[in-house]
Amino acid sequence: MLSSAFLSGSPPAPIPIVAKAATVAPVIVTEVRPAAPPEPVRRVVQAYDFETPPPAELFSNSIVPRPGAAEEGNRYCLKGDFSKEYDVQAVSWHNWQKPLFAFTENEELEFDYYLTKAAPWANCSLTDAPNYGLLLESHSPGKWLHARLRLSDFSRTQVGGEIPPTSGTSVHCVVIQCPAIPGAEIYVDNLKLTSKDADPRGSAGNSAPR
Ligand SMILES: [Ca+2]
Repeated sequence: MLSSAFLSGSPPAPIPIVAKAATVAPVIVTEVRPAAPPEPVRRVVQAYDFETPPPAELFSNSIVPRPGAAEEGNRYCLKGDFSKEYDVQAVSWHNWQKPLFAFTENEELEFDYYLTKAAPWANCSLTDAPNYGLLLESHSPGKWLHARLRLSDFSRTQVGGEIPPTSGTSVHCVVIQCPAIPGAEIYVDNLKLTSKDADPRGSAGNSAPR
C-alpha cells in the first residue's frame, strides 16, 4: 500500500533522525573476582644452563646434547650417571667444601628434566644427612618437564610422620634421580635457585609508628 504522500504528489515528509537505542544483551554478573596480584619478581641467586661448562667442582655429570625437540639457543644439558651405591641414575649439584645454600622459606629450586619411558618415578633430594626429598611428576616420558620446588616443601620421613627442614640448615648437595632400571635415563637442564625479592620500598614507608 502506498503512503498518502505519494498519492497526493507532495514530497514525503522528512524522516526524523532519532538515535536508535543500542541493543545490549543483559549482563549477568555471577561473581566479581579481584584480579590476581602479579607474582613478585624473583631474584636469581644461582643459575646453570650448561651451554658453557659449569664449574667442575660443582658438577661431575657429563654434558650432552639435549634429547627431544631442538630448542633455539639451548643445546646442552646434564645426563644422569649410574650410582652403584644408591642404585639410581642421578644428576648432582654439590659442594662439599661449603654449602650450596641453606633452607629458607623464600627460596625455590627450579630445573627442567627429561625422563625416558622406562623411568617409573623421579625425585629431588637435598642432602646433608638426613635427606629431604620431593617426588617429581614422571607421567610424561620423552618430554621436558619443569620443576619449581619451594625449599619449604621438602621433607624427610621418619617415625611419626614427615619432618620439614629447619630454616638455616645447610645444603651441600642437590640430587635429581630416577631408579637405575634398564632403559631408565634422566637429563637435567636450566638448574637455578631463586629468591623472593624484598620489597624495594622497605618497611619504613608503611609501618606504623611504634
Ligand atoms: Ca641447556
